[in-house]
Amino acid sequence: MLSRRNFFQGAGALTAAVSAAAVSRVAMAALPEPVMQAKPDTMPPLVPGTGRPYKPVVTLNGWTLPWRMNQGVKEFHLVAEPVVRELAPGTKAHLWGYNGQSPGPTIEVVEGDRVRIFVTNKLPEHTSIHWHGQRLPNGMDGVSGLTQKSIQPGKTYVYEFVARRPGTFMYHPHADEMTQMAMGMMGFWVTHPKAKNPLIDEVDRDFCFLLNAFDIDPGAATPKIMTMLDFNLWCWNSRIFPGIDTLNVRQGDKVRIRVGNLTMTNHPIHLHGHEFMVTGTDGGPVPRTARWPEVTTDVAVGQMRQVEFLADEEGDWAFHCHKSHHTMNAMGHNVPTMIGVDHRQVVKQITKLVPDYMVMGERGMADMGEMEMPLPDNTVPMMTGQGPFGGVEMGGMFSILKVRKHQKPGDYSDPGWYRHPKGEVAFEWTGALPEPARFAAEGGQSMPRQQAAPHAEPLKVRKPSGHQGH
Ligand SMILES: [Cu+2]
Repeated sequence: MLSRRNFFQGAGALTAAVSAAAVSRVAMAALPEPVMQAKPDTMPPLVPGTGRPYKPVVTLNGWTLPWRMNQGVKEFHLVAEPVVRELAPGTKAHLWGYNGQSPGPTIEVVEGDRVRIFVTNKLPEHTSIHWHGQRLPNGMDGVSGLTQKSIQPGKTYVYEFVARRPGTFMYHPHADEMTQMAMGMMGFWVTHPKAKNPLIDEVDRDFCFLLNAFDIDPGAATPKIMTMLDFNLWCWNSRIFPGIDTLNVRQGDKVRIRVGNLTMTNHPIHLHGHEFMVTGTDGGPVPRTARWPEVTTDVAVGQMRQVEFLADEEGDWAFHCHKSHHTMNAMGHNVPTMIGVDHRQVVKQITKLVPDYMVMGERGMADMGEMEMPLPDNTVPMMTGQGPFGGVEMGGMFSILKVRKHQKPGDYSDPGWYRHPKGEVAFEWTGALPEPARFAAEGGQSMPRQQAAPHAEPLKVRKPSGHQGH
């Protein structure tokens, strides 16, 4: 674990003051030095060195913003700025974010804390920050035009309020939202309970991440901001599988995962091998009598969900959005369905003219995971990730919960692939295959049609290209 002091030392190389051109030195003298972090790794939990103690969260492929105590007030400094974010190894995106990253750093405070947040705007346009879900004075709510003047480029604004209720929150601009959120501006906020709360259990591991999405053409690096529904990169904290870190826990740990959705569609988040309880939303903890077990929880647009479970089954458990198009990366779209079409004769003809011609998907799309098709620079394959048994054929919103007997308490490092006990892996049947037994009478319960079909032609199903509205 990392103390705040160590964090500052460790982050020294990454720390950069805001340029004097943007903020005057006189103003800077009173501001806490902004801490920057550009690495996409999951940083260890930031154990509080000052203020009330709490058990910190771990932000998937992210970090927690250190603060300064100033006469009892927790002071943070967020810098809104253009950033370069590695979405996955080999793919970088030009986004907007905070303090070197998209999403911005997680802010962790304790119920009852007075919090002062300095926000410096280094974007080419005005911005503001809305503190989603918080109880606060109306003028601190961050809606530009409605509750405050927007923060012009080069200016610094101050927000100050008491974190009144414990829970899971997020922050994002409330100024030119469509552009700024499509560019990656958002962050997580956790308010820890100040004392034992009957509705908030203590857990051994507490993970959090935001769901976000981008539309970046293959080979390009900047999101298309006008896209409303047809995004092609589905991210957790601006990372796509296989770039999303695994959630590594010890067998028997009580685990909490907090998820917020700032995309334009809902995401049914699904965990294998365990049942969880939905213990909280952005509105607060769920009363115990109202909780029910799930293996998939839908996180709608603008919502947050907090789930908890006992990680008692050892193994590598898939953890992903259950919309199958959200576990694919760019280039998975606008491909006609080719299953069942035998192209071999046509391909022979075409390859005489175009030697590199390739057919996509005549036996399903799984070939896409392993194919050696030349991709434009800065583009990850559509389905990828190599597991111990071969290609995982996933992208986007996918990760793995790794439950291990020997994972040490507080150790978040990747334990490698699970070594399955002998006889506990699905295996190939090599005996004879019997003829299938069929029902003697099949169907017959449907109502007769009123009019006979003009021709008894088989139905031709063709998926529309350019599917819309996930
Ligand atoms: Cu999804």
